[in-house]
Amino acid sequence: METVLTVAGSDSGAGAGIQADLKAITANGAYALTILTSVTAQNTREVRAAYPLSPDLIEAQFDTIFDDFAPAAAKTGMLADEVRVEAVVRCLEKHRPPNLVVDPVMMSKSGYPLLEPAAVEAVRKRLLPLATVVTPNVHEAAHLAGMEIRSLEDARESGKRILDMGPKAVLVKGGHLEERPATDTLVVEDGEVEFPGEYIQTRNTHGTGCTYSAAIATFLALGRELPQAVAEAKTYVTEAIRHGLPLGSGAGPTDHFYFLRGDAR
Ligand code: PXL
Repeated sequence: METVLTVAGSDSGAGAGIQADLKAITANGAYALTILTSVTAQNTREVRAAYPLSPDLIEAQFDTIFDDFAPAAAKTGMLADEVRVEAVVRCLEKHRPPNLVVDPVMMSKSGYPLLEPAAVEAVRKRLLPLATVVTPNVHEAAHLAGMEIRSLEDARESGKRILDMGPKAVLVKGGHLEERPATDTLVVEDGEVEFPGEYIQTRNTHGTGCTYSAAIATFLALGRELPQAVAEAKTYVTEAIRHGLPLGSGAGPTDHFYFLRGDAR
């Protein structure tokens, strides 16, 4: 079985972060390895606290995992601040997983900062050049590219600007766009590909970004080319959202194992 490494924060409500990644990787047929960067106290409504882990402990997790496993892909999620970004970059440079999905997580759905603003420059300069693909939503893409995004045309332009920062590809997710929401734009050196999607009206979307990027990493680990990995991951996250779970009184989690319910069981 292929292994996929996620480097991310813990969500105690288990809809996003490392818990979403663990479920998405498992559901799509790989074995998940998990490196924690920060522990959050969180439910479906709010993030109440976050406690970042020491860079030494992050490095020890990397060294211990890579002494015994050879992950076919890795992804990064919540990195908290510049100290953690630098630590993760050093570890990725040392261990060089063959595919790297960078989800440039900046803010929780409820508005809690998951990356200090001062760390954005380290993400741009140090982390993005290591990425096989970066998966910003429109807010993150606007911030990274330094422009407003109102249309698919803007999304494409922001993807080109982020591509100039060194990743091999940029997937600008359209979930927050008014123009054809859920149309994602993949920008690579040779041009752009649009992935039209179905926009599902639901409250239960907690952890969709984490789930999507973890599924992309999984399909890369399973040997798909990038556009195919994105297409299959998009189908998966769309179904997980369609079957979202009305748990808690805020944004409920997606159902990572929707295919085990009902008649199938
Ligand atoms: O979806 C972004 C995200 C990433 N990582 C952690 C989170 C969240 C959103 O709440 O809690 C740990």
